[in-house]
Amino acid sequence: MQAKVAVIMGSKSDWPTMQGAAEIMDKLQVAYEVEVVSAHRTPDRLMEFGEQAVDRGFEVIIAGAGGAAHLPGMVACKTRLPVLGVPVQSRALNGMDSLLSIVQMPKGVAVGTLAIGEAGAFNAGLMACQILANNDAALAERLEAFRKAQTETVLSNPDPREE
Ligand code: RP5
Repeated sequence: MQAKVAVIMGSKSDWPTMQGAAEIMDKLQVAYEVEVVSAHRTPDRLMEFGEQAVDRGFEVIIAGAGGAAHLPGMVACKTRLPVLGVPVQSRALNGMDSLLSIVQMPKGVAVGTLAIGEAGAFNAGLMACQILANNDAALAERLEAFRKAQTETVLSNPDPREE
């Protein structure tokens, strides 16, 4: 199946966080590719990735990075595809550095910024599915079912003292 989502990250050390995006896309049966593309350590590869992303058939890019997290913004400079940025929780500043690096884009180049850490990665995967579902009725149905099950899980056991 043609992968419509690219999940890129600045380092292999980001994968424990970024696998949350993969988890929800696996659940919703959306094909994706995963690659390390570092804005600082492999800048030429980053430029090439951004330039080729449309031709490779991707429709959404999820980009996770930590610290001086330039990856989402720089890849957004090189492609018209929507970029969802995930601030990875850094050790030194708990991800606040990552968040501010990703969210403060200059007017005219857009990055959709998610929450710091695992919730952000999962939600980036979820949002990629929601974008693709606009043109995929079967995926839209799977998304509706996911949301319904999530709601039912809460409603069926609302007592916080119970597991
Ligand atoms: C960033 O630096 C990566 O996205 C990662 O979050 C952080 C640390 O990378 P490593 O030193 O663990 O490879 O570029």
